[in-house]
Amino acid sequence: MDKLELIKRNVQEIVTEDELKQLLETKEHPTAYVGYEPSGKIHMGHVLTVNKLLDLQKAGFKITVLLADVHAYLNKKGTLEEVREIADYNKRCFIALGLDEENTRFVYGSDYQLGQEYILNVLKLTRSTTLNRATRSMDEVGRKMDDPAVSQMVYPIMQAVDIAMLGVDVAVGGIDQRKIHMLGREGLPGLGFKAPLCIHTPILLGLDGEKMSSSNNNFISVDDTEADLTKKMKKAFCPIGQVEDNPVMELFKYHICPRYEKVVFERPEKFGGNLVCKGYEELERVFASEELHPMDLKNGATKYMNMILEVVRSVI
Ligand code: TYR
Repeated sequence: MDKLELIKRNVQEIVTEDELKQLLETKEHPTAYVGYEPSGKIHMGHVLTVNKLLDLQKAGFKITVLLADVHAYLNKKGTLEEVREIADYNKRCFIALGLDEENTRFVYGSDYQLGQEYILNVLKLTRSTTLNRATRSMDEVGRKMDDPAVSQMVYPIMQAVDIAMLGVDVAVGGIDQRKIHMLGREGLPGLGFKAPLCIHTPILLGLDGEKMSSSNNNFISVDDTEADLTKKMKKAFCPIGQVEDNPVMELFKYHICPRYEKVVFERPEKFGGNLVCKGYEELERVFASEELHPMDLKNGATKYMNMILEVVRSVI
């Protein structure tokens, strides 16, 4: 797979692809980052952006991971001390997922976001950003946005300034980060910085086919035990023959197939014997034609997800 293909795999949007091509042509080691609000549960949605960082690393990028403790604080996720502690746990998870410390720069927001230069840039960007725009950019990121706090207006401005101050060429994130990234693309040149490229990954469905939410616990976390995983997969939404909006198929598309050349579904002889798929496209055809039963698909997903998480569990 060539570099561009690897970077584009399983991505929802690149802003813009032309700029990316140009970057690859002019820089041997471009830089990219993802920022994460510290979270008690690192789930397969987080892992999707980690996968993309690993792809970028393979393509020669230098990677920064921002442990955005101040952002989590501004978004009312806990005290600064609490979120900082969770950030340490998250860092261990990311390392376990393959972002080894030798090749990845880990930065805590609180380590640089309180400095003079940073703050001055934030203040400058507040002047050229309307309240309306700041609010809208938080639609899919902010907590309780029906009654936003001023801190949640500072949040997207800081995120944009992060891109400049971390000195990265590319900002990576879920598509829910899109409006904040666009604010950065438009606002940063006015402060004398270049406009960043953006790579957006899709947002995965919860296992019940609804939006992921911690109150529903409808997702797989990297620290789930084998028993947790088996239980969650049994209940997963997985209609026969339905490829779209099927969370189990999504696990294959985004997590399993990129890691394994072929997947093997073990079935008793009387149900057709073992079935082998080489790659996601083949699996999609087989499942759509109803040759593979949802039960067998789920058992397969459980087996492979367990293999993926085993490695992580053993280190965190
Ligand atoms: N907005 C991101 C989230 O929703 C967190 C983040 C914070 C990302 C600061 C980047 C950044 O620079 O989790």
